[in-house]
Amino acid sequence: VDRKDANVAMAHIYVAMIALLLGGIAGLLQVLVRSGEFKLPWGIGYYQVLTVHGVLLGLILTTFFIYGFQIAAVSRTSGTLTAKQRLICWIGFWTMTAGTAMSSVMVLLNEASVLYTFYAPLQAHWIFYLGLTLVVVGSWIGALGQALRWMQWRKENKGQTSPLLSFMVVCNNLMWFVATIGVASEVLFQLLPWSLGLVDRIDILLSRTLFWSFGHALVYFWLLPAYMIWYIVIPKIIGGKIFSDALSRLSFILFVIFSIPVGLHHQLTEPGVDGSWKFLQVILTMMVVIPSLLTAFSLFATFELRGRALGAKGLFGWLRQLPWGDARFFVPFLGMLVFIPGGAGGIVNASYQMNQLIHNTIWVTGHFHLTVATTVVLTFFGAAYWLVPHLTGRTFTKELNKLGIIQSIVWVIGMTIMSSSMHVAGLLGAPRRSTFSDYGGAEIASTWASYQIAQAVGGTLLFIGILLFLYIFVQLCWFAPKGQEEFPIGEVAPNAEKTPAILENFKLWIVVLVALLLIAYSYPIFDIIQNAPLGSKGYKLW
Ligand code: HAS
Repeated sequence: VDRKDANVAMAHIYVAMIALLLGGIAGLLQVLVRSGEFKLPWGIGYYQVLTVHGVLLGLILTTFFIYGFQIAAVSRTSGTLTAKQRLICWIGFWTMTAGTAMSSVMVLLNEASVLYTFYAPLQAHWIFYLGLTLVVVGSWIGALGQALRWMQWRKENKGQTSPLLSFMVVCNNLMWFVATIGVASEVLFQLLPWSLGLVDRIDILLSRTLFWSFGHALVYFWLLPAYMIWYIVIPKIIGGKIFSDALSRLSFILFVIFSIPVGLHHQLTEPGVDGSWKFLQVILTMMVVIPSLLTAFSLFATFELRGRALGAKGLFGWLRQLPWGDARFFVPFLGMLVFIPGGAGGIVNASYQMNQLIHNTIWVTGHFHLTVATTVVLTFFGAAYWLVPHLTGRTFTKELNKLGIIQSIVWVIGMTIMSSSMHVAGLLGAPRRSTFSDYGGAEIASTWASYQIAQAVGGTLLFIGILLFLYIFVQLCWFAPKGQEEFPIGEVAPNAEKTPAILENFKLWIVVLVALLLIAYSYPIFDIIQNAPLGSKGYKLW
């Protein structure tokens, strides 16, 4: 990757790392408070800390790391950015950073303790909403810079299939752009005017529905860069080949069309939405599971083919041939492994009836600590071990490699303790997003106490994991020996079938996406607006 492109990518990654440190501290405070053994000092509020944790890790760490990675990925596979494209990426970066600073200051001042979902009727200072708007607008600008480079490649190489990694980046950005329209409308037309005092009331149900039309796609915006690494980088690291270019593209296109019209599965207990629409979106949710199953199949195939090429025998003999001592493989592999129970939990959540049991319990927190905080985060950590030295001109030494492996084991042990106890306590009815309480001596609350202590133990290990990772990161930026580290890009297996041109026909996929969105959302939103008892408190549109 060209030095100037590397600078833009690294600027994003630095912000992500600051978010990781501050968000991690907030996470530690979180589990300690919930254990009932610790009180927050200096009048700091529980929801203030929870908002810092969710916003910095869920929104800022992820978005900034993803953009750092994606800019480097486009530059590596489509070619160095032009000065104009790079400038667009810088403008996107500074817009997002200014927005992050505005929102963070408001949260720290306790003027925006509204959690990362910023649900009304919780209200934040208008500067918080404006800051988040800038983060979204900045991300659109950055996405444009990346997409322009891919478009230029297509123009210069007419009739050829575009580089797989750049294609995946464009899919992720397209999905992100369409998804953010919902949340941008919520903030611009509802939350901002309301927090500025221009309107007295807003329609809560509408705001939540707009939020979730974005919120579930958000989780795939986190996941897809991890899939890019699994599909393209991991085969190269293990010395194998990408199983199929066509299958990889197909799974990304399926994410583009099915990630957004599924938000109602977060609102299955919402009384104001008709059951038939929830049912439709549950079916669409099951459709979005399919590309993950394709991914699992493809990865198993890549691993097995490589193992057999090295002479492995028996049903699972190929497993032994994988490079277990290489952190660039081992750390993301742990992420894949954790995604098996994480994804299964997601299917439980999406199953209409079972959702009644787990909704708003700490089970859900357990689910997303497996998916985003382990599968995605460990893949990003594993990627940082080659990406950061590649961008800073240093090397990932044997000692750092060993530390990377230890770090990931600490992470998985901590997360196993924390997340399993969250899942079990959730099944016992423990609510999410609540500080320690014995609920007036209620008998059931006493059954949660030991799980909360276990969460504090697991959470403490995770915090140690963050410090270890940041130590490696600092080494890779400034202290590791100078040298060249590879940005690994796998080749497609020679006997894979040809990629059909239809997979690159974005016009077609956008039409399908818009049609699905209209089917899944137009009537429910019309119904919400139509049936809002205008005048009754909290349900008036404006
Ligand atoms: Fe989820 C709630 C349903 C995936 C994140 N989810 C959340 C929230 C977050 C989140 C943050 O339907 C909380 C939001 C909030 O604050 O309220 N989720 C799903 C479903 C999937 C799913 C169906 N979620 C994710 C991913 C996330 C994420 C990915 C982040 C990155 N989720 C829900 C639902 C709720 C929800 C409901 C709302 C609950 C409620 O009531 O509030 C699916 O996409 C999962 C499909 C995945 C699989 C796994 C495939 C496995 C693979 C690994 C292969 C391994 C290999 C290695 C090859 C089917 C690809 C193995 C090698 C060996 C040798 C063994």
